[in-house]
Amino acid sequence: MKMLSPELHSAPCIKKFEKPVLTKDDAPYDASLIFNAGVAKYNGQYVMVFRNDYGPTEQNYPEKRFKTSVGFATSDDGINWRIRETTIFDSKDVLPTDELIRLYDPRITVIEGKPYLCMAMDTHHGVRGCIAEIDENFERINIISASAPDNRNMVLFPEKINGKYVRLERPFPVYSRGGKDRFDLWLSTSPDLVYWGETELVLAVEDVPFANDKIGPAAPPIKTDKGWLTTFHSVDRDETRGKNGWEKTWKKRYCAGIMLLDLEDPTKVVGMSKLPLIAPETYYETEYGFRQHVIFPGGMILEPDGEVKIYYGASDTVECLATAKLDDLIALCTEKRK
Ligand code: BMA
Repeated sequence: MKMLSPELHSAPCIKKFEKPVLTKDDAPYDASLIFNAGVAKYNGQYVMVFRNDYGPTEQNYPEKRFKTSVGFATSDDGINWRIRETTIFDSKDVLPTDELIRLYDPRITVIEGKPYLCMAMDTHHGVRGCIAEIDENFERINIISASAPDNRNMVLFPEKINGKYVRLERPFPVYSRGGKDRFDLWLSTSPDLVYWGETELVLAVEDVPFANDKIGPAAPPIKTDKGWLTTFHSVDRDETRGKNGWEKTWKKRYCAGIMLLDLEDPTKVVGMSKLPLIAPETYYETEYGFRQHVIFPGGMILEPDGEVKIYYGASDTVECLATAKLDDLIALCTEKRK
């Protein structure tokens, strides 16, 4: 286990599966890094939409550039997954004249029985976040809205609040926050998923004791009687860190955090764990892959028995699963932990 300083640990209630639940070896097509997936229960099975960066190997990176596809997998138990042969999107199909370059980091939210994807979207004129409808077979997407540039990592809440759709998002205020990665977590509402407004700050980097760089949304929130149980990713940066994967230097560590947002007004944080929910610790999280020490959750499922499954990309290379009891996760947000 290659720990970074300061050492950060996952909450005691977190149980990690020893091995990833999805890797490049499971793909029936060209795949190098399968990670940052969205997961939901839909029509009696578990569905996963994931990111696949393919093309280069550690030996010919960065001379050879990645292409990105968005793939689809299903499962009966949320643990054993089958990848479908056809992808939802592949950047090899875009034309040089297209404005869109690639889609990635999908999250799935089912609202009133209908699945939606939120995805990051690289374009020739900036990084945007988009919301797409997807058909019930998860084959065709229809992008219904995209943010202005310098915003991404969106997640939709699973139901309307006070008659409006709600999303968490992460704009990049490069001028007003000192030209550094000081990116915070915001919330906007919409009457129709197309027009977004009433934008408010929810959580800032300074509010998270284990972040010194940036934070952003993770999995779509789960409704509980204590509030919206909401994960986020948090980044701490250390200029002295050297090689941590394929690149010459990788100075960032990504952890998952957890908080509760007010049921009626989710701009209000009603509780937050002062320590990470999930920190990089295992072999796949700290010693393997493209960018080590990256935990990036995109899916969270509450099972009928109170178990919560949390899916996260590890090291920008594989997709992992951890579980915890709902009551323990709520307690983390409301109690002090040493
Ligand atoms: C973020 C996103 C994620 C990625 C992370 C770590 O900015 O690009 O897709 O997992 O960096 O590389």
